[in-house]
Amino acid sequence: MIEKYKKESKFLSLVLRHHPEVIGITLDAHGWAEVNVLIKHIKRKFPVFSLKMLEEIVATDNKQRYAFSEDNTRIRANQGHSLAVELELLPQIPPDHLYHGTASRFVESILKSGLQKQTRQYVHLSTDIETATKVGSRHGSPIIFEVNTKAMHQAGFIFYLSANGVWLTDKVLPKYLSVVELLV
Ligand code: HQG
Repeated sequence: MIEKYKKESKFLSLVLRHHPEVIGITLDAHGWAEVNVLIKHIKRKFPVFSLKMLEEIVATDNKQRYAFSEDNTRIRANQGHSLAVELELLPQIPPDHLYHGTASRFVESILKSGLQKQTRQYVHLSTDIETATKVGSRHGSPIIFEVNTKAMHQAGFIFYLSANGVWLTDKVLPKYLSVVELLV
């Protein structure tokens, strides 16, 4: 994301994924907000906020976190919600392995009870170790789990792929997890 809009983009995440009520708006069942309404309400907190700024944030966000509807009248977050929104994603066959980055202090608990979605709608999985390492680093000293998604798929677990390339699933049992030994 463009550094100068970092604050605004983080706020957009808060509104579109977790708490639209902080600016007094609601999302529809599929997570969409009306662009005009959103801008009007964000302007109360960030008076310089504009459609141009919103378009720039959506276009340049480093994780492609947001998407406009086809007619550009609505906007939503592509993933990461804690709100119960229906993103209408279709089940997908995952690659044989995916990765989950977390903090070392969570490892014991994860090996005991598996990966849980915690406050979000899904457990988030990355296609590569590099991305998973960035995700894990947000929480502390990173540790990477390899997920045997092939075995999970064969066992009937469902996977979705968000519009911005994040793999989503309901939970990952400990038997499908192994710690990746990182070469440093
Ligand atoms: C951990 C960011 C203890 C889990 C990222 C994680 C991602 C457990 C934390 C997206 C556990 C939840 C999501 C268990 C899971 N015991 N800890 N049994 N099961 N955990 O932020 O995956 O930048 O909700 O390992 O890039 O870190 O916001 O999930 O550490 O795609 O767009 O509980 O958020 O994207 O943390 O991140 P989170 P996450 P954005």
